[in-house]
Amino acid sequence: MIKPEIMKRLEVRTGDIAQLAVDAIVNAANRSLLGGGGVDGAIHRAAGPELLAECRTLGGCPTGEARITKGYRLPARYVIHTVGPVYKGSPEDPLLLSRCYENSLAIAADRRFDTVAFPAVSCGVYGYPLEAACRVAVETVAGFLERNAYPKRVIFVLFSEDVRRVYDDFLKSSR
Ligand code: AR6
Repeated sequence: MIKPEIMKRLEVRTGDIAQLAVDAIVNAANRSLLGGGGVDGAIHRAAGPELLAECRTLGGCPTGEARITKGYRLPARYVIHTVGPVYKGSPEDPLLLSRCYENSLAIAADRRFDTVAFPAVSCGVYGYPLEAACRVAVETVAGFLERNAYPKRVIFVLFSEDVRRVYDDFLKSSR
């Protein structure tokens, strides 16, 4: 169950996360942090080559951790890059996925960001089953928001109505 005051700080939307004007959008990156397909490709395309140049200075990122860069040509001020697990069906998967959300939110809290947007990390190329990933995402974010005043709001930005419905249904069942 998620408390009503925490629910108020959560939002679900459909769309392209690269077009969102918020303090930070989260990127579902890979360990190189040097770009790729999916949401990573969309963010790099919209941000311009300066984003890749800054990413090159970071020296990669282990699975479950997160790194921050500027947003460059994006409407978002910052990008928090996190590396989700490649789904294997092992007990480690939810722990690593939860750490992605937790570590991304810790950066946002540290910087007193008001609004952070997440895509469905690991749910594309990395093959994480959507319902299971949604549960980890929502429960981890809700737990973090209970313990922290920042970020004030978290937006889950889903690429299709089908995926959005999974989030909407899970949130409804958590009331
Ligand atoms: N806005 C919001 N969501 C999106 C967008 C977008 N513009 N584009 C795709 N999605 P994926 P992963 C959704 O594959 O599974 C990359 O090559 C997509 O429909 O982007 O964590 C990286 O470099 C799916 O629901 O990320 C890594 O190598 C979700 O975002 C690898 O893919 C995540 O799909 C990471 O794989």
